[in-house]
Amino acid sequence: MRYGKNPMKNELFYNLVGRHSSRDETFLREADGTVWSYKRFIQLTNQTANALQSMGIKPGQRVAVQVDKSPAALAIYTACIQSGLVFLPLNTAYTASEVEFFLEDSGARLFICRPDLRDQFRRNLGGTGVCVETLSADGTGLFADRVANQSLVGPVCARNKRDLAVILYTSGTTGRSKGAMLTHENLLTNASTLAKLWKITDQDTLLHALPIFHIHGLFVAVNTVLVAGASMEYLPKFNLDDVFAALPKSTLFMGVPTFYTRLLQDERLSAESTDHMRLFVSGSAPLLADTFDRFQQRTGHIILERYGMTETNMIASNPYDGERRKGTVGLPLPGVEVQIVRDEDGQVCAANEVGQIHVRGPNVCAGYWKLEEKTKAEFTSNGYFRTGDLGCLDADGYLKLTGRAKDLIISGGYNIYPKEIEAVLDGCRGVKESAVIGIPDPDFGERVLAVIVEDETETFDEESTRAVISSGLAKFKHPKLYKTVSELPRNSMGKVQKKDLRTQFAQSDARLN
Ligand code: MCA
Ligand code: AMP
Repeated sequence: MRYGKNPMKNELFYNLVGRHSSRDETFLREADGTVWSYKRFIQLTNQTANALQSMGIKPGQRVAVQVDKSPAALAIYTACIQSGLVFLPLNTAYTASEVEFFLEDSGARLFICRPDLRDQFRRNLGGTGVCVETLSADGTGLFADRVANQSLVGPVCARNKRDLAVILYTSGTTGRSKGAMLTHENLLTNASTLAKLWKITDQDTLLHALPIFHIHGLFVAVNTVLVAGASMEYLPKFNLDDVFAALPKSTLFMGVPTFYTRLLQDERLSAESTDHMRLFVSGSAPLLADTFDRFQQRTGHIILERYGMTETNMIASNPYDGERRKGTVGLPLPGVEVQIVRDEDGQVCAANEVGQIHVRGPNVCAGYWKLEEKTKAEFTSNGYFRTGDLGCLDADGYLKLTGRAKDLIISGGYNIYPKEIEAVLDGCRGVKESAVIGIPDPDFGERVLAVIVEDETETFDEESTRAVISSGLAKFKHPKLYKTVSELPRNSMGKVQKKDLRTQFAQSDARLN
């Protein structure tokens, strides 16, 4: 193994973890009050790295993880960085069939799952060479047993900035998930930039209520805390009682817009209950102007909205000190170039002119895992990544998102690609064809609605269709409503006009299921 003696040979590890190794200060506090000092957490990271090494997992190999949020789960991430392994976090809502695709596509060597799913995965993965271990929310399990026996110190694997740190799967507009390859440089530059921009210091405490299997909870939140040597109130998930209990102990909060609309519905939200806070950040989905205004009126805090995506980490942010401009995602981050490009002729747009948003910088991923052609198609000849988002830059350089060229629904901060659901629906009995759209939802921002054209020979049956969807797709992707139509609206080229469907069904019943 290429383990380096000099910790600076793995800059990401050193900056996130290594340099804190003798600090007794708090790294995180769990909802039950258990405190983890930096020193203790880093010992756990070393033990985890040693356990991974003892299993024969080599630098560059993939470690896939689908477990509940816990300090031990976080230590698998930091241990992978330490050991030069590629961390592959998976949404806990993914079904077994979704997970199996990711394991196979990535060629993962190790899969750590929740204990109750072990037997099922062992059966399904038998013969594939993937080793299945377990970890539960309370930090126990087969993998935890291996970790417990290890030394509290461990070697650091030398890595350079272009080495892979993480693969994050993102569903695509084609319905086929792609693994975005994030490098050590992507993670370190983005975390350092954000921590500086948002003035995060070792005096800060982040109220962490996000899941840790996406960019937002893991990189925007945890990495900035680690880079700054700050601490966290570490909640298992977003829950209003826990959030209000942790607010007086915190200075920072990061959330998707649904977190803010839920906070606003609670009478405990006030200037007093947030007077200890320094900064509220929102991202992953559009923050409505009404949410921005009401939050300011109720608390006196101006939410700072920022913008990013899985392939690019963070791209733009409203300023900490300057004007946080409502309805915009702020200015491109230092070191990140944003161009707005006209569709027709590929020319750069003038101020306030809407076009395709392209991004270039050390934040942009190295491409898609094993998809060279797809990678080529997503980058321009001069190295810009095509985000698939539409927007404009105003005269002051603030970026405004105006729409999406890609067919995407964002529900409660989770991205849902209609094509993936349509592919399943089209295979269901009684379905001739389908179109999946997002309609406004007061809680999740958007809600999934399936429009079905019935087959001439068979009747569409909602119940059996729901059963098929449930067996294959994560719950947050399930259509909350089904509507039947005689035909889908199409343009002269035969393309389904989802805009028309969204208008037609915008007012659909808000009650779920
Ligand atoms: C849960 N459900 C959902 C969602 N979450 N359905 C649609 N969209 C969702 N986001 C389902 C549940 O399974 C449940 O189904 C029902 O909806 C209601 O559940 P509820 O208890 O209200 O939900 P919850 O458990 O409170 O979760 C809502 C949540 C959660 C707290 C908003 O979705 C969440 O933590 N979202 C954050 C996502 C996130 O971190 N995104 C960042 C992606 P049933 O009742 O049938 O059982 S990273 C990213 O986008 C980039 C790069 C960026 O810029 O940050
Ligand atoms: P993903 O990479 O799958 O997590 O999703 C990234 C997408 O989320 C972006 O391409 C945008 O469409 C959307 N997004 C992220 N942040 C924001 C934001 N602040 N406002 C509006 N959309 C956002």
